[in-house]
Amino acid sequence: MVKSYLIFAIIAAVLCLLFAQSHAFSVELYDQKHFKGQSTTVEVNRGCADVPDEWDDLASSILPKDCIIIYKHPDCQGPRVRLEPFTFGSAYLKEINFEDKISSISPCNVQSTPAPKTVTKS
Ligand SMILES: [Ca+2]
Repeated sequence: MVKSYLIFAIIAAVLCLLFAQSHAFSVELYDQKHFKGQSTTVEVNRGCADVPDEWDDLASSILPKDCIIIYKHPDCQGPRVRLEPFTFGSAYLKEINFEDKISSISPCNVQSTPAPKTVTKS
């Protein structure tokens, strides 16, 4: 009996670790297709993250460790595409019309709404 409790505790601990990891994940960006060339890591566990300035509109492939949404504009604005790990298009963003366009990234559960259009009177 004691042994089965121990095994259960170990399984529970492993599941906790996996769960914690899935909520703190990063995204690898590459300046060439098929995950080649220069790369950088963007942490997206705190919600919307702008890519570094030197990587703005540059990535040609992207390797998310969890479901993410990529955006054409900073602050998670503009046209967006949802990407699961190893989704079609992530190895070559040109195939989903997103090559050299990513400006920000968010996890799938933190999708931001488009900013309301401001009407300026002349
Ligand atoms: Ca952009």
